[in-house]
Amino acid sequence: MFNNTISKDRRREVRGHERKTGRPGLLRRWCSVGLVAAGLMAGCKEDNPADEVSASVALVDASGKDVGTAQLTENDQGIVTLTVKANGLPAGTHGIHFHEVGIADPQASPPFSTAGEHYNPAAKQHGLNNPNGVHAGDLPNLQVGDQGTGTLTTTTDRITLKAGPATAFDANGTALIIHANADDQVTDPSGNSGGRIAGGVVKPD
Ligand SMILES: [Cu+2]
Ligand SMILES: [Zn+2]
Repeated sequence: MFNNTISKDRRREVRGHERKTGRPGLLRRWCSVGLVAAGLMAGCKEDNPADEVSASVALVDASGKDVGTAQLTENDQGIVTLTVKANGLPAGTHGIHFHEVGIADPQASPPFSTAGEHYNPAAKQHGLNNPNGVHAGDLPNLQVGDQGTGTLTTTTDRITLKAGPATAFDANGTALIIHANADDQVTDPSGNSGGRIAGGVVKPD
């Protein structure tokens, strides 16, 4: 995409600059920023391996059965990419959130109630479409197909894996919880998303 916005002459100039100075030129630096932000060009990723932090979640359902995983990667701009790969879940649209306590006990009553409410260090209301929102832990819905599998890939800057006021790794940790119903993204405090059908603890890699 950058090729369209930078003329051939400019690129030649940049290459010339790199030859003369031995330092990466503007184009190459833009490449790094664009890559990490958009997660697009895998080739540039190795530019900043030390700046990336990652975490993962092993998801189980209320019977304790493995129902998938989630991966989190934070880039050097503070953007966290979340990829959820779920299986063995009821077909349909399911609310999914980071919750405030890193204890995801399927045998709790009700299941996963140990995870507490949505992670909300900024004391906002619930929902991506709530004018008084949004919880740090709020996320778009997870779609599960007829085979019981579903994938969600999204980004957020409301939660971090590094230290800070919205870190997933605060004193009591954080859990990822999947709900029975769709999150309406506006009703406080949980989007009418119903009971908790799966969950897991966010653990640093
Ligand atoms: Cu939730
Ligand atoms: Zn919420």
